[in-house]
Amino acid sequence: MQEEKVVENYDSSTIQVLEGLEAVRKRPGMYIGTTDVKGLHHLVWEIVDNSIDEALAGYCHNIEIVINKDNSITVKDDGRGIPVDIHPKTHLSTVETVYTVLHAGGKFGGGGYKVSGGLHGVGASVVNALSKWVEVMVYKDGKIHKIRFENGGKTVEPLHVIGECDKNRTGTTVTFKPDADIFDSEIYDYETLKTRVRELAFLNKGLSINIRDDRDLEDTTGETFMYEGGISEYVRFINKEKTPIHEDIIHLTGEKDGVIFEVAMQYNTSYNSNIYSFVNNINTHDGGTHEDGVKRALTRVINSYARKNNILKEKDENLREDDVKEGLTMIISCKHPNPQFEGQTKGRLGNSEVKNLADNVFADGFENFLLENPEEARVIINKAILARNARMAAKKAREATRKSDLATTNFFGKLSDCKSKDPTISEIFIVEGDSAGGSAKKGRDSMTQAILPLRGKILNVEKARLDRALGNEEIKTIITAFGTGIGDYFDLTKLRYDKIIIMTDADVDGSHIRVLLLTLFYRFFKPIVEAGHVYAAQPPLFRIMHGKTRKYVLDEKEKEDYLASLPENIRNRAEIARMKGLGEMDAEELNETTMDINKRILRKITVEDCIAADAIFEKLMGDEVEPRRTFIEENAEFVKNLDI
Ligand code: 1YM
Repeated sequence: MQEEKVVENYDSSTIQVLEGLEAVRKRPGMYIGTTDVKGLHHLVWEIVDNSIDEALAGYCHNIEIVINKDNSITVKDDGRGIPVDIHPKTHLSTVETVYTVLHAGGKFGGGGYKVSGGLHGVGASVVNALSKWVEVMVYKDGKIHKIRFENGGKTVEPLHVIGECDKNRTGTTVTFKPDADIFDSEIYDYETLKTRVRELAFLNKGLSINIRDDRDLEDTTGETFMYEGGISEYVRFINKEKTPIHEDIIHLTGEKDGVIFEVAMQYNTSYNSNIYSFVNNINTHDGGTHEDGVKRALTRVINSYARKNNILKEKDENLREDDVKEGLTMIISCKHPNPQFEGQTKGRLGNSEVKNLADNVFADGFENFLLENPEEARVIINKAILARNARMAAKKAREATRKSDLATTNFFGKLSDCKSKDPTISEIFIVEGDSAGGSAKKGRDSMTQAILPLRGKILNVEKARLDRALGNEEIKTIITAFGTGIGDYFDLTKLRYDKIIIMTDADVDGSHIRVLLLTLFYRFFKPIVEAGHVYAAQPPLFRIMHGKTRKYVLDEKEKEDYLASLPENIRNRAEIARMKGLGEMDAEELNETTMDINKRILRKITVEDCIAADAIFEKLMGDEVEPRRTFIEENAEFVKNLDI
């Protein structure tokens, strides 16, 4: 990635020599990352960021975003309005300067500091460079000012007054139409914009953001997001489907040398943590000093409180970060005038001074919370202790699993391994039930294909910690078969198979098992999924026979398509059979339809599939049986396609 120019250092002479907008059009990727749909949406945030900065400066309270019929975007705010006076250095109006001089958006107007900013933080001129046309209206001093640019930022209507407005009305309205020559797609996605708008509203408390899709005639009001509680409400939103273990959301804030630090948290009964951190409204997905400071303080304060109150005894080991994070939902938000983003994807905050600020603010506030709420303190600490116990039990179980190897007779009874010991050509089919396992075993290529029949449904790991998971026979078998170990001992290079193929029926039960296996892999064997080793087999639903031809098709649609492709006389004589479950197929059929490398259809499972599925896991795997059953019944098709 190209070094960003240091905004503070430019002066009148450098402004003029800064690259023109033409440079942006030549290499758009350098300025907005990509020119796919992501880049297209990025333009919106560049404009919205200016409104958010105005909100952070205390002057803007309402933002409106509209997707217009022609897929142009309008962003409107009620801030002071971009200055319309002549800029002393460029001799253009300030608004024209902001829209035509690269990097001019920064600290231009002086006073106050800019804290928001997209991934690349390049501003309005880049949007102008990459647009077919842009119109800016400024409401200020009782007048409506307008300027228009076309074809990559050329001024076609210089700033002029087009009318009067109430003298108390101020604000900026910008409409732009992305240039179709630059972007792969011109179509905006409402849900994508809405999700980020909601996040921005959570991160900037009290700010109201309305979003509306005018491509849809029915919709005239759109949706408004405004959260007086800010990130506290974000935590409540995330915990909505979960069960909190204490009522109040803990919300702490602090400031030092212009750096604002804020954290909100609440524990729930789950075993996972959801910790999201932001700097200047940007998600720091790789954490950084703000996150490190909080985690350090969280672990320290819990241990010290637990010891002082004799919940942890002298002989007990300290609780670790992993223990105190269990079931934690937390949002960390830092506003920094000069953030240093680090790492490959710039997703990590590097500013070292933030660590102590975060630590201090969190430690003081959280300690007070524990002191003032002894009941909550006990519940939180007990959960961490249970997590620690589970961690230690899991360690023992893992060591035991590590010792037990393929020589275990019990294990050999289950796995029909392949003859080859070469992991690059070996595959393992995880099959539902003994009978399917039987035909699979007969129908396989025993040189390279191993069969592992699962007897019952495997344990739902969404609802179990590692220690219980490791006590489950089916899971133990899977771990041993894979050869990789688990947890601290996981080693991807020891994986004994190139492909792990989940082979289940195309019915609700089969779907359920597949979802359970996906949960297991996602939670405990993520690197295997990441490395692309996990697949789902696709058993066919119909067999179509005509003459000597036997054709298997996956679903109703494929069946219709195939029949339509046949000459009428053949079509009329074709025999169509609905396929039985895997367990009822004979070995030959199973081989031909689902296992033969040259004929079968596999779908690769990706981590993105798993992440998307994760939300569904929660619904599917929740504590209550009834909603779960209804969900599976109502979404059989969807659940079936979970492995997308
Ligand atoms: C829909 C987009 O751009 N709003 C906006 C931008 C600015 C101001 C107010 C503003 C900033 C300042 C002073 C300041 C900008 N001004 C500049 C610059 N909405 C949108 N609202 N007065 C007004 O920062 O001091 C850049 S953006 F540089 F001209 F000051």
